[in-house]
Amino acid sequence: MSNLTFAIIKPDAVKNNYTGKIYDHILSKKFEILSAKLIKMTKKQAEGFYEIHSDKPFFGELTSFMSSGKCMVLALKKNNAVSEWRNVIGATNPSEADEGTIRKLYANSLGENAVHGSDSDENAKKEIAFFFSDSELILNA
Ligand code: IDP
Ligand code: MG
Repeated sequence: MSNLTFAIIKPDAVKNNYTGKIYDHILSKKFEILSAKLIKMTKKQAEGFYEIHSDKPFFGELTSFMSSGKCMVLALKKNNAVSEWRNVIGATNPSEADEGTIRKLYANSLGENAVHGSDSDENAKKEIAFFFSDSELILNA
């Protein structure tokens, strides 16, 4: 079981000025931030990142949204990071997310749902490598 996961504060949350609140939430749940940066994805980058969903009907909408504005990408560390972070963010659809989860607190729709979280250790590794070089990950501080 890996202790790393990958998170994105999505363009809706950045636009709505929830970045600070979500940072606080991450730290209050005792995740260590190994790396973080503000980026704006190109449509091609978003298509590469979400390749796993390329056959879904919402792929165009999703990749347009994810390349529509700034987002914050983060590598997070905690024991059992993938499932711990999925618990903290809540269900994909904010209307089904538990009280107190990030999506319940800061998201308004299924498509624009404030945050991303990896769904497996394998994908967490791939997703971190998609956005961060080894030298950007502060592993021993
Ligand atoms: P997840 O982000 O909770 O892992 P996934 O099923 O992997 O959810 O979907 C990836 C992202 O695609 C979601 O976070 C959401 O932004 C978007 N998405 C998922 N289902 C739909 C949909 O039915 N309509 C529009 N966007 C969707
Ligand atoms: Mg997913």
